[in-house]
Amino acid sequence: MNFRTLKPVALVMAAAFAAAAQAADIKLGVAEALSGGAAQYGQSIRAGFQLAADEINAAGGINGNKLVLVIEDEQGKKEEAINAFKKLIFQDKVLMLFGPTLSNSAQAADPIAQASKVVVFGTSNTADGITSIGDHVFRNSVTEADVLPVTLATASKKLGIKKVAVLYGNDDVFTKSGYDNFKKALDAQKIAVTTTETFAKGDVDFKAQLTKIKATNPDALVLSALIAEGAPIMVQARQLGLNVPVIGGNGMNSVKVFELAKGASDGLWIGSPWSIENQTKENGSFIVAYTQKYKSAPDQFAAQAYDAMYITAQALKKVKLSGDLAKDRTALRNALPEVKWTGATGGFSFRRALDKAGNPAGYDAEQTAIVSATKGGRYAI
Ligand code: 1QQ
Repeated sequence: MNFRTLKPVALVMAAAFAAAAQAADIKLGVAEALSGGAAQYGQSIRAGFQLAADEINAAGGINGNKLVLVIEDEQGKKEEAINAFKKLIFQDKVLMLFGPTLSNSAQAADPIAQASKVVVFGTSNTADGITSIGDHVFRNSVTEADVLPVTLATASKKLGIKKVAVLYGNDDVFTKSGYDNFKKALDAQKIAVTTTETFAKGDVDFKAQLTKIKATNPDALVLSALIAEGAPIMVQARQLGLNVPVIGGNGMNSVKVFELAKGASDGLWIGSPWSIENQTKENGSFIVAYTQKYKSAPDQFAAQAYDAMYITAQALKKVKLSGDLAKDRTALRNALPEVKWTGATGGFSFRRALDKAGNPAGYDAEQTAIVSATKGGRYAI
């Protein structure tokens, strides 16, 4: 063996290792409901993430590093969200987490990310109290507390609503929080409530509640539901001759309502920062790219996931990744709150949320809502 050749070989190898280390993959965990009743949302969310990550990678990645999504199906269940978070944090060693789909699951799983000092970024969690879990909890989904007063005020003004009936799911963090916020807004806007009825997840027959509601002769139905129950509620309301407008929250803002409720989907009012009709340059290019890739139109859930990936990319570009996972997770945590972004959902920045004792905790979305109503199989402004 010629020992004199060893040194150059070692040098070449060291250089190769250095190059490989420079172009490391950035692993991001995605835990969303890809099966079960909440898959209506989770599938759109995954598609939005994937589209944005592909675009970012095609444009050179993050300072030359590729984004790699590690995707888990949390099935819209608390226990599965906890399992998915643990796997992604401890086994896959992702830099951060996106998800879970439902606030109900976020309330259970986000404390694991918080305790592990890993950023968890929700793109569809709108219930009260999620970002009060801690300073590693972020979301770009606008809360029910911010949106529902606007939806209600807009609908009641346009339709001349004086009294409403309320129907909500009382066993889910999001539908319960939607109810609390509707109630607050109804009181503040001095709109009378004729009756308040409830249902539970998995219910399929809502005729008893709807019959009672119809008898009180409301001007509108205020509905806090996820789409799996919300769509059949709209169908059964119309079947019973309850043809009043329906005012809903984030759960009813899914294009799936047209597939599930068909002709009974007209007259549904919702608020969101995103609309397919919002003609900005950023939204236009998002809609074109999404439609080309998936051969179907995007919805709000896809748009928010798409923007969240770009928001995260802006923070990642500022972070000098060291390869020390704990350090890199903290560096990302500290860079994220500063990001300002204009995306498919419009201008975006984070707003500090408080915990129950009034101390600074996680970060909410600072965005304005647009109110839409459904007609003929689409949401129109
Ligand atoms: C929440 C929601 C749902 C509609 C998410 C899909 O807003 O659970 O917070």
